[in-house]
Amino acid sequence: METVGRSLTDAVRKLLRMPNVDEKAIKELVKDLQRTLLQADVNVELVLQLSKAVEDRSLKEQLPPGITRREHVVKVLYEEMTKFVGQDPAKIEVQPGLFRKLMLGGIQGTGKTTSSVKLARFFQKRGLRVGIVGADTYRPGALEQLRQLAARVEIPVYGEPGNKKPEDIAKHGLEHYRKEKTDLVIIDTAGRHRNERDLMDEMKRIASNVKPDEIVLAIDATIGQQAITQARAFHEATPVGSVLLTKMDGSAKGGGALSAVAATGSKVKFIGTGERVEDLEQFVPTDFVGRLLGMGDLNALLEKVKEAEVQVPEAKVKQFMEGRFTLKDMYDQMENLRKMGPLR
Ligand SMILES: Nc1nc2c(ncn2[C@@H]2O[C@H](COP(=O)(O)OP(=O)(O)OP(=O)(O)O)[C@@H](O)[C@H]2O)c(=O)[nH]1
Ligand SMILES: [Mg+2]
Repeated sequence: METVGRSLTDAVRKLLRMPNVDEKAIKELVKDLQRTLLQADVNVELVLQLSKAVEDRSLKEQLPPGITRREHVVKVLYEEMTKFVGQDPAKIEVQPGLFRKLMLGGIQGTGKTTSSVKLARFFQKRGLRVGIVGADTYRPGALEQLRQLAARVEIPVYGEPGNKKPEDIAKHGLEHYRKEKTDLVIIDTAGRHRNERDLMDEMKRIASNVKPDEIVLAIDATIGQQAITQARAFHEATPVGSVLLTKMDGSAKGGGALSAVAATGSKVKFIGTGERVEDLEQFVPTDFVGRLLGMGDLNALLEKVKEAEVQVPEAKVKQFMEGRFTLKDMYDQMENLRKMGPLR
């Protein structure tokens, strides 16, 4: 993702440096955008949709007062990119005192076990009592792997080495943690099955037994736009609440995975950014895109646009036309005028 970020930042800087932001400049920005996204394995259709939206809006939309074409283009790019990687930052609702259950699913090797510990650590740091259930009965040593990872951050793991029924282990684990007054239980499941059908069936079975508040699907970002197939398959089998994209570090294809998942309407809530337990980030599309576009100063710009877009209510306009103007109206006018920058 670093490379993507660098080229996008460069493209924006180039635009900002151009003496005149005209149609040609906008087309050039769009071309840079396309090149970068295609390199990040973003689906061609999606790239075309995005670049068309950026181009059309940049060229056709009326500029809010006090905003230059240049600023407007950056704002459009930011907005469209944000939509592209997913809308609102939907947080996982957890609270001390609420007994919440998250279940992790996903195919073999995507990073479920690592991610369960990362998630547990994430919420532990936010003051919750967290416990993990190891419900992988397939992979030899799965429970041991989980215990070792979790021990480093002192998170308890519930497991039953001899038991071959994951749904039973999960149920017992929940009973155990309920007694312990745990706030959040994370269930790690297996990914190693003979085929996809078996995996989906097992997910369904565990889910119907433990009734998780949210099923978190772990998808490996290094598969790029193919993530769409996995997201769809799981969606059809169980109601997936959110996606955790793992291995976003060092994957040139992260953009492809991210946009593909967003296109299915699934919400990415977390991204894995390394092998360590601490390498997990909450995914907030607006922040993420801001960073990709290299916009430390983007916030200042967006703020300015927002303020300039303050609309005068229609009733006020009518009053004006009828010649009614109070002291309060004058005050509001002065305030609004100030928002547009120095009077000079
Ligand atoms: N670089 C990187 N590696 C990761 C990340 N998440 C997981 N891994 C690595 O991916 C490998 C597989 O991770 P696991 O957590 O065992 O995956 P799993 O889905 O539980 O695997 P199965 O239980 O066999 O299905 C391990 O070597 C992890 O260290 C990540 O965000 N970044
Ligand atoms: Mg595992």
